[in-house]
Amino acid sequence: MTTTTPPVIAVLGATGLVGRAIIEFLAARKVPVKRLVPLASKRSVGQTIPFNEEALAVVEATPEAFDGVDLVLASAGGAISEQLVPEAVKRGAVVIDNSSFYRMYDSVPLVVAGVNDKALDEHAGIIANPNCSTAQLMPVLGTLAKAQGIKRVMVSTYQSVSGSGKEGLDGLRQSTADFLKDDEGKGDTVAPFQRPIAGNLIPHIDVFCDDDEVKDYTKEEVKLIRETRKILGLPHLKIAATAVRVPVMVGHSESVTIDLERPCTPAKVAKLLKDTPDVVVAERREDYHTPREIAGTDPVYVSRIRRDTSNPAHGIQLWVVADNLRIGAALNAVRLAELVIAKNLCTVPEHHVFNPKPAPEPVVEEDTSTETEVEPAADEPAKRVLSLNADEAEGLAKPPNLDDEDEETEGSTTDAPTPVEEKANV
Ligand code: 2RA
Repeated sequence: MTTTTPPVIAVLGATGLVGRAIIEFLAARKVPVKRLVPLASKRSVGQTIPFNEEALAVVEATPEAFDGVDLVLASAGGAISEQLVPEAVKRGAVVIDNSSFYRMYDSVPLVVAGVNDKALDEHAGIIANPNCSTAQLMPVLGTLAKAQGIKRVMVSTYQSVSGSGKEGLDGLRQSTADFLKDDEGKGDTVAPFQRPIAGNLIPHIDVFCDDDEVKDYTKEEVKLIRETRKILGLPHLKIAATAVRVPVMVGHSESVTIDLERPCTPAKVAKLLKDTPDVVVAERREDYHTPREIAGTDPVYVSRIRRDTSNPAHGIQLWVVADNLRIGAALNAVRLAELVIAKNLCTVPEHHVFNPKPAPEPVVEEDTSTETEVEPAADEPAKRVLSLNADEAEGLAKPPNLDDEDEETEGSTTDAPTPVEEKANV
């Protein structure tokens, strides 16, 4: 693709919640597109997707469907990405992937637009979009890491049911109806949740981990820890996370305690964050944000900024809320596409290859020092590892299995579901 020609863009998972939102953002933000190709499973063929006054026919997502495509925005779940993303890259398309599958690969930049854009320059064909609970925290931590240094982060999340896609939204509706009918106020457990979600909180998102290093964490918590380190370029950042599902439709909230390297005041933190693009800071303490109020908007909202009284010189506490369907999924994917186009990076490097082995990421670090060592800048690009191995070659040869298609996310719009969207996310 040349700088003057707009790219041919394919959206993989186009009938899913996030896929539809991606297409809406591409139109609303007037991203230059020569041709848009909505790709989905065979059973969605026959549907049309509105785009710029047109009704585009859904095309079956086969390897050949990527012929002639310059840029792919993929949101069809990890299993589909594992199979089809290499097919797209092999055919010369750059892929922005919303699944968790490639996020921790050394040679795959994991990027939040406006936070570590420079990492895009190093892409080898695949760019990963982080998990929603990670994404909304990055503008905040990125700014504080650059200005003050960060020593340690403790975060508890309050994640809305839309993080589980359409099934999560339906599950909360069903559970609430049951809860209101049930005299004892208990109600039944409704999929995809592990306990009744109405009138409740569930400290369990995604699967429990058994590996020694992350034993008894949930995968959602591990994603938050590892992705944060990678995006900020702080591989040894001390970070602890607890992820909790709450009976909220849209909007993830996070209670965050940050130990800064250099002493700082709440007023200075507020000023730094006010000057951060995409971040809105509450003017008064009573103006804290709640997910219901901010759902459907793009910024990351920060309020309740205060001194951590247990660590008064260096400790800050704050409350971060954002629409998980936007910055956490479709909006960030489209902003990454805009950057890739603007930076003229819409070409797979000639010797593209990606290393399928994620770098080991220690979750628990011993505190061996008390000094204030400054970590690399947040926008320092991740180290690129170039290697092609048999696993990758084998992966390229595997046929796609779209029957297993699922949606990684963080869904989006209010569009009617298809069977694809009804599956739980990864
Ligand atoms: C959730 N962050 O909220 C997850 C989606 N990947 O469930």
